[in-house]
Amino acid sequence: AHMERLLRRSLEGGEMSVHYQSKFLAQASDCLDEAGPCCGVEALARWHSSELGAVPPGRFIALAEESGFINELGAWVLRRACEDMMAWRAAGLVLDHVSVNVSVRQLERGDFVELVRETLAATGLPPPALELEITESVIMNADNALATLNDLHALGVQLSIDDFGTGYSSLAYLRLLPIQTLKIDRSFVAGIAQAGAEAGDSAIIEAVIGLARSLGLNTVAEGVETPEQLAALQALDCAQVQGFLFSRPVSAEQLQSQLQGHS
Ligand code: G
Ligand code: G
Ligand code: NA
Ligand code: MN
Repeated sequence: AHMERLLRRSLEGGEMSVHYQSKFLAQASDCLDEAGPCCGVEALARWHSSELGAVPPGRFIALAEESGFINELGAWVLRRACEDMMAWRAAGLVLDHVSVNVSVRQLERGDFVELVRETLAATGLPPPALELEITESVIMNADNALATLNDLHALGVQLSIDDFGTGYSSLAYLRLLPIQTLKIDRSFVAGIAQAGAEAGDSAIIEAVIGLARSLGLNTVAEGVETPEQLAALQALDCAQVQGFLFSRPVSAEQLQSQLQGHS
């Protein structure tokens, strides 16, 4: 309860920030952790509490979801991500999109589509430059998920399914969703190309990539940590990669200098 009170004051106290983790073109990346061109960045909330220090996102996001604060926090992250993207574009950086994670409490709110529309209008960001990452289990469990995704798609934003492979969505349902990208869950990536690797994980990744190709979807493998995993993903023809091998989540300023250094 104490932590929840601190969390609720984190925004006005300036304790919350947004970090960004890049996604790269897999085929143009080198096994020696030389990343290829950056395709887009994912916004990730960070909380540095004056009283508790740095609180891991797994902790405060869960608390925000339980307490309902996720709506306020999510709106703030969305706004900040759109503003930062506008600033990078003004600085001449070439970046396809910024992705923002959306939780079930947000997606179920009747005014979520309106919030996205208003945030785009207020910041001037073109809709295709925003991607919303929605986990597979959220899509399967949220009330009215399909109708909301259709409204978001009509707005022109990009949609991706996060943590794909963990949520048992049926192929028939997947075909109905107005999405552009599948993000392969990092638990499968962790299981490939190493001592004691699970043959099953590689088979799952191959199946997901094949499925994505036949549905005309883009693929991103998350949690890529080793050159061997990258090589395996390249061999399976995965389109994009994201992970600590290439880049950890960094501040908006650090991201800008990273991108300027590489272009
Ligand atoms: O950022 P990682 O560093 O540890 O994040 C942990 C978890 O918190 C991940 O599941 C990530 O998707 C989630 N997360 C981080 N930032 C946000 C956010 O702004 N909104 C939502 N809904 N989840 C977030
Ligand atoms: O749930 P979501 O897929 O949004 O999770 C994003 C989380 O994954 C963030 O916490 C981020 O810090 C973490 N992450 C990003 N790259 C890697 C990686 O290479 N390895 C691991 N273990 N975690 C990663
Ligand atoms: Na995500
Ligand atoms: Mn994920």
